[in-house]
Amino acid sequence: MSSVLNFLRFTNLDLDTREDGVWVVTLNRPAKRNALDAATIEELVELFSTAPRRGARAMVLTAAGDHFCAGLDLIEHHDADRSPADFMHLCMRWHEAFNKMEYGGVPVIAALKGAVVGGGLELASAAHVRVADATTYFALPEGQRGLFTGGGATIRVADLIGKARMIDMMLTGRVYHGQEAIDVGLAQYRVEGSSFDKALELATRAAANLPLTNFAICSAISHMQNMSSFDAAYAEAVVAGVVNTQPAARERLAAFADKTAARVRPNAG
Ligand code: 1HE
Repeated sequence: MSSVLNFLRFTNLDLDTREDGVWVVTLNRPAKRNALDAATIEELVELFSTAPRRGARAMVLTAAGDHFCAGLDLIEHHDADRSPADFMHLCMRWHEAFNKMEYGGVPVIAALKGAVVGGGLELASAAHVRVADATTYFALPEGQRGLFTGGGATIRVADLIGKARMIDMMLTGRVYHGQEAIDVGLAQYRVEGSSFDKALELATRAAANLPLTNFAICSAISHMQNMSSFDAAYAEAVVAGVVNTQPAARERLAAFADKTAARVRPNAG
């Protein structure tokens, strides 16, 4: 870890910052299937609050063990016997973490495997790109556990797959996996090999974009989804005014003009 980041001390996350600006973040409670306890949520808040200001150009979010994330720490929740207000405040910390992630302006590529369930799916759905492997499966078991989503699924999962599919998942415990999970929109990529390798490849590619451009892609689009079309068009023009005239873009435009820049071809990517 580079010296500038030495102050970031995590217990439940592992952070590896690479020379090219790609930060690899690993959920690191494999014995608990990376269930999200309150402490892990605080670490995610700190991480996603800090990364945009500390030179992260792209991030891979991965997990130790066979499962990406088992969602809310049900044992902690059981033992804490929380009041409604306590749980509401906890959910607001989840929202703080996942909003920082989605709106922070740094691309986050989630490398999924095994269970991506409950709050684990809420976490994954705050990433900008999701890569599934052959073991990955998605579920919202809250309905069966006597619970409800509290980490943004009503917003992000419904956005990814539509309201009707989300309601079905919660009512019936339906599990999506394989190509069907891709087809309904739970992930954008499915690989036979390592989802981490693919996520790292995608993050490395994204990290080569100009940071201000990535900021717009990984912040403005989400904000604009929350606006009326009229206001979104205005905001888009303002963002494009700033991004499309950035001095750093001139070199790339010049390379296109003098025909040294790569052309868009059907077999790219
Ligand atoms: C946990 C959790 C957890 C595992 N909280 N400790 N989420 C769920 O309903 C998913 C619950 N978990 C499972 O269904 C399974 O554990 C898995 C499919 C993820 C993995 O199965 P498996 O057979 O590999 O592991 P396991 O034997 O079930 O669990 C291994 C250990 O992880 C065990 O602890 P141990 O100390 O007895 O060894 C489990 O207790 C622990 N563990 N999952 C706490 N979730 C903001 S609201 C969000 C709402 C929700 O997310 S609801 C939660 C939905």
